[in-house]
Formats: sequence, C-alpha cells, structure tokens
Amino acid sequence: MIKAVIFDLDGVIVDTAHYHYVAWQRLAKELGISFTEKENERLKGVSRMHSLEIILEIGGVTLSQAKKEELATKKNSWFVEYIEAIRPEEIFKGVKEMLQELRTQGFRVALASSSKNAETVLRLLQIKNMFDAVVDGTMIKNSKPDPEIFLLAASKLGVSPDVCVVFEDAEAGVEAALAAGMKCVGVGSADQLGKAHAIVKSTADFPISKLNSL
Ligand code: B16
Ligand code: MG
Repeated sequence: MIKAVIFDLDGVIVDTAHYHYVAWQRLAKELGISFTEKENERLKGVSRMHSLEIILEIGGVTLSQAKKEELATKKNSWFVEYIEAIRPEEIFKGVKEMLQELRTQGFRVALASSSKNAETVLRLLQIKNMFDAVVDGTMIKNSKPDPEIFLLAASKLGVSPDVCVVFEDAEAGVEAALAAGMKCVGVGSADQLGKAHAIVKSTADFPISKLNSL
C-alpha cells in the first residue's frame, strides 16, 4: 500500500532543467567545449561538481580542484540570475492540483532535489508549504544515482522505502529511486527512463488512482 509520494524538482515540477542547460552551455562555450542537448541528459539529477566534471570529460580537459570550484561557482551565479525571474505560473500544468489532491487523499508528500538552489525555487514558486518534507543538495553527501536523497526523504516522512513512489525526469534519479527500493514514475522519454515502473510525458499525466498498481 503506497503511503508517500516523493517529487524531484527540476524537470518534474518546473523546467529549471532548461536554465541549468543554458548556464552550462555558456560555461562550455567559454572553455571551447562543444556540449549538446543530448549530452546534457547526463547532467540531469547529478550534483553541480559532478556535472562540471562530465563537461570537462566531454571536452578532454583536466583542471585543478581550485579552478573547478571557481567554474562551478561561476555557472551557479548565472543559474541563480536566470531563475530569479521564475513565477508561480511556471509550475507544470496540473502539478499544484496533484500535490493538493495527494494530501487530501492522505498521502505524505516530499520533495527530493539534488539542487542546492531548491529552497529558492520553492520560494519563488510559492509551494514550499505543500510538502511534508524537503530534502535538497545541501543535506546529502552522495547525489543521485546514490539512493541517499530518497532514503532521507522517506525517513523524514516517517515511512519505509517500499511504500514510496518517486517522480523523476533523470536517468540518475530513476536509478537512485530503484536503488532505494522504491517505485518510480519516469517523467520524459523511454530512451532515458526505460527502467522506471511507468513513464509519462508530463508529471500530472499520471493518475493518483494508479499509484498502487505500479
Ligand atoms: P545546483 P533535481 C538537479 O536537480 C538538476 O537536475 C541537475 O541538473 C543539477 O546539476 C543539480 O540539481 C544540482 O543543482 O547546481 O542548483 O545545486 O533534478 O534533482 O531537482
Ligand atoms: Mg530532475
């Protein structure tokens, strides 16, 4: 019997994934590295530093830790600038109603985002009070595909992993949910998210009535 639903943020609730891509592409350009939208899929759900390392690997570039810290901070300052303009209307269609309905039906609801900017995004979207627990990139040691973030979310909700369903748009996130022993709904395309228990194009396309038949 499913008792809790855990949502990823970027790509599941709002399209901040696009702003991450634009900021990384700007940095890659500065470094003379060509970085495509397809390669960007590898960055979804993974930490800021790991994302930078993937881009450097694509470009065959090796840098010192200090330089990498500097570049990651630079990318983040651009990202923070881009997301300042986010408005509550940018929440994906039907998601706010879905969050409300889940709580009305007695499900516990959590947010689990690898982003260290998740608090800012929730504040701008004005939806922080719709979650019983929030876990973000500042609270974990190992980012997705490690299951740590989802296990922490379940523990904050006071439920065991096997009664949780995770909504994820990233391959690393689907792997993390499965490694945590949870059910997973992939939001996006079967090419990347084939391991999920179900796949939908958009988060709110998944009917709450089907949570128990995953
Ligand atoms: P930040 P999610 C993830 O958020 C993004 O998908 C990923 O692309 C990003 O690198 C990561 O957050 C870290 O973000 O630089 O803001 O700390 O999808 O787990 O909500
Ligand atoms: Mg995501």
